[in-house]
Amino acid sequence: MKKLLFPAAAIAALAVGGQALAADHQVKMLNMGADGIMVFEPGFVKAAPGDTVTFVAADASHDATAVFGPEGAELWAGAINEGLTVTLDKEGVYIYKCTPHLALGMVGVIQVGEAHNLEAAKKAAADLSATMATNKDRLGKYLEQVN
Ligand SMILES: [Cu+2]
Repeated sequence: MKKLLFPAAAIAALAVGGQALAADHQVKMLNMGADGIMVFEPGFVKAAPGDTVTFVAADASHDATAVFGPEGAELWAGAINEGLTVTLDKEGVYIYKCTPHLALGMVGVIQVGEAHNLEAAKKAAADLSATMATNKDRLGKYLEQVN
């Protein structure tokens, strides 16, 4: 049997006539992950404009709800125990939380394209982190990965 060894990316590019295909970035909502308890994994995602991010309800009792984004961006609100896919068209930095576990530092950062609103994001992160009981440094660590 003849096997076709062709890079998947090349096939995807051909399928849309040479245009870049939007990627989907999966983020798991977990009780325990590499960054500790009550955590999004990965907590930092870098995406291109038009990409999607899918929040996967891997463990129970979590949601993913945006609390900060670039001006004019549509912010999303997730539901407890439900996955969610959002399309991110507006460039900039987004911060989201798990509503029941915000106090435990269950937050995440998404960078879409250019991080033109990084300073505003840092300010929002500082305000948000001040309300947390644990993992107060998590948001700052994720924002350090913005580039
Ligand atoms: Cu949670």
